[in-house]
Amino acid sequence: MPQIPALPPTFRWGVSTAAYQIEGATEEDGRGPSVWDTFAARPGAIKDGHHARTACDSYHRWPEDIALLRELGVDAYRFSIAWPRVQPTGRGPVGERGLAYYDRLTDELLTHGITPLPTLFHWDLPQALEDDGGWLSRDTAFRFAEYAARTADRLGDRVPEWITLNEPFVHTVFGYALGQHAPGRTLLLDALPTAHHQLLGHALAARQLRERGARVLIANNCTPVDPASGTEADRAAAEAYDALHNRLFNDPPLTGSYPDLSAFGVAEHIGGAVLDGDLALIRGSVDGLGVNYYNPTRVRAPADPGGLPFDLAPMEGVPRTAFGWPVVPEGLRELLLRLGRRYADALPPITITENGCSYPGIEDPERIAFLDGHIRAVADAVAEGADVGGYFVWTLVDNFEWAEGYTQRFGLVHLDHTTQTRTPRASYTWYRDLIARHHAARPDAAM
Ligand code: PNW
Repeated sequence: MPQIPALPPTFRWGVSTAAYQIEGATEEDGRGPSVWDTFAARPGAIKDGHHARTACDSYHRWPEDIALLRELGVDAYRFSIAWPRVQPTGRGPVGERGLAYYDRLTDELLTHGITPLPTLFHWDLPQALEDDGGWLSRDTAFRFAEYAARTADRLGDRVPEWITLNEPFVHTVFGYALGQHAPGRTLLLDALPTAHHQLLGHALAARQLRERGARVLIANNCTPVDPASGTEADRAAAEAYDALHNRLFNDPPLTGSYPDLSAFGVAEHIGGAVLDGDLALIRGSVDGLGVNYYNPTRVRAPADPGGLPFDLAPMEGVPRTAFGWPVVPEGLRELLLRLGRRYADALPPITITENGCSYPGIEDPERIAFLDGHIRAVADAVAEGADVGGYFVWTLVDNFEWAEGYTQRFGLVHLDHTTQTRTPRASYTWYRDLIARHHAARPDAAM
């Protein structure tokens, strides 16, 4: 039995999911198409031609998912709301039946003492908005704030805290720069205005949510970046990558400025996207920082001096998940301590909004070791002064892993994609027991 890491009694344990990855029912109850429906229909876009029209069928099987959450004993559940269910074309009247789904889900969670933590945008933009430019268009930021306001009007009396955006870095880079995710644009550095428009949308939405009395988080995927060697060229490359991956999305809300992207040949106003007053609006727009952590990053000077100012270098001598991602729990401790040093008093409390790994087996000692190592890394960082209030495992049930389709399995619960049978893995039982021990050690716990 692993001992309980020394985390504060108020520490929140949870799991995270995302609408498009689990719900299915993409044409039900008036849902409009999203960029992911369009992208997944492109030949070759998704591994093995998989699609998410059924996914985990959570749109119908949500009571089963909630039963799994109850048995797991989580304090909170992070799920996402599909914008195209709330507004099928991304603007105008609310789709009543779509919102009713999240209304029921929220009520059922609260009935069982589980705090709902909804994410408003986990990459499923209504296709109609993409047709008008998507996040390249400044107007999308205003549409997002309107969607946030309408959703909070309906659920806000029961939702204390919202996450606006999930991983704008991944959405910008994979979705708009490299074309590996929806909407499949290959704009390279011309994708950068989408980063600013997402942050602007976040800030406009945050204003709406705060006016309704809620706290606001953004979930950024962060990685500690290190140079592959001590050479000046490798150091400069690491600094450039750090600015793009971490600082581009953390600096504006925490400090009110963009990092220096001149190594990329990008001027401070990001291609003219940043208008007067935007940064003042974005500054201070979070009450907490959501951190999604998967692995650290090694960077070296570019082999091709005419391209990007960095090359990604492989991590040597570390275990890998079934997805091939390096397993480096200490990277999470390092990341949390670095965030504290970089932002000091400007850093709000952190929630680990995602951490997890892909392994196929129902017996999954590797996932147990992964989670144990990372939770210990959080506890170590907390012991060294980091302010971390919660930890959410990615994810509850194996699901539609974006361009990988169903080939990667991140669930604490195994899914049979043919029968939709959910089978808890060994790691589910392990996490359940860890949460139970932590709860039992709370000062107010019943004997
Ligand atoms: C996150 N990367 O995506 C997402 O928030 C989840 O929806 C996803 O299922 C999970 O992590 C596992 O992939 C990421 O390449 C996608 O650095 C790509 C990267 C990181 C996170």
